Amino acid sequence: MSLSIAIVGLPNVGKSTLFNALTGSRVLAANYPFATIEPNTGIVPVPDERLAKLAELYHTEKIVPATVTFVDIAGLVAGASEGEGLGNQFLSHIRTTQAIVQVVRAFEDPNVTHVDEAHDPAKDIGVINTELVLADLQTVGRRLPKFEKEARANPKLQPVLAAYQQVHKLLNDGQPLWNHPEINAELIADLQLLTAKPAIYVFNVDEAGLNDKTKHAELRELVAPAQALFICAKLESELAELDQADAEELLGSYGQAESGLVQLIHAAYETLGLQSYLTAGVKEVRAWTIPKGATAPQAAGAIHGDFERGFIAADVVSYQDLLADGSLVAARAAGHVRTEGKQYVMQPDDVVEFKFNV
Ligand SMILES: Nc1nc2c(ncn2[C@@H]2O[C@H](COP(=O)(O)OP(=O)(O)OP(=O)(O)O)[C@@H](O)[C@H]2O)c(=O)[nH]1
Ligand SMILES: [Mg+2]
Repeated sequence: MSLSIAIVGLPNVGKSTLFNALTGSRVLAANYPFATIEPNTGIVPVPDERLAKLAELYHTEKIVPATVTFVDIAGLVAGASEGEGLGNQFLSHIRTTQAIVQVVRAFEDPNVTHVDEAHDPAKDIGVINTELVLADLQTVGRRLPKFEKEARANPKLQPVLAAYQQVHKLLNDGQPLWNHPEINAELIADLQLLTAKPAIYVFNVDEAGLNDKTKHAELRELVAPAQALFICAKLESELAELDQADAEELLGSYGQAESGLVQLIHAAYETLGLQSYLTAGVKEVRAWTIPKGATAPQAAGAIHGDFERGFIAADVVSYQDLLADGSLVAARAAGHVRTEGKQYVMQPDDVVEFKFNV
């Protein structure tokens, strides 16, 4: 399971600047609306300092981090569902992502054009969310008439039809589908609706805005209960040019402990209820992404379906114990390696070896 995240927002708010900084890419980021036309996709390793430490312990050079895929698309404007700007067809490129990051301009810079006279975060968010709702409404509206016929012929589809009608009504009332826990996500999964995905807001602030707690509280209130992050895309792009030590120093000089990438990945894991576990050996050390609460067989399934089907047991040691003991042999001798069965619920710092039979 690899995490994928779509980046949406008005034109010229810094989406591509952020995308480039996050992914180390060099797609066009320019001071005019609709600089991005075709979607850009970038795959980023999830920073995880445990991997290098384990690699040292196992004398292996091969490190395979978990990854996040970011998709940067064109800017949306009011009326996009009716063809304004570049329209909304390009939203089809983000239907398969798991979460949506909305970039909202919150920096002051008279030199950078805003598509309206001025930027107003509340209004800008409203425009984007309305367009996402309208795009979803088009999707459901297209599917619904055909599905009503199918459901008449096949009564088993009735619960799905009811769910389609439920979301159609909400969207018709102008409501995004997030924050509606009454919706059965499984029943509408086939529609791949954008507002059914968890949303995270990135306020693109200027350097001074990084530590402006009053401004943060105001902006956070606009989007609660969704997560709000305050990132300076321009600073992120400067960080991307530096080695780790210099980047940390620059971040520190702005009072920041974590880069935007790290914050965003944490927020996405949190919002989507994900965690990672580790496997380690002389061949490679590797991080795997699983849902929180996953059992040992489900975690094994992240590696290969056969591992889940043929699951026998898991040898589990916590990363901290393994590191302190210095080797798996020493960890075993110290009684830190546990053999867990099918019911075991995976914990965040587990280093695991699965036993299975195919
Ligand atoms: N001052 C300042 N300028 C920024 C910041 N982030 C982006 N910009 C500038 O804003 C302009 C637009 O940035 P892009 O990243 O191309 O914006 P976009 O959202 O991808 O725009 P479209 O692809 O046209 O939708 C560029 O000139 C950037 O240099 C920031 O944090 N501060
Ligand atoms: Mg762009």
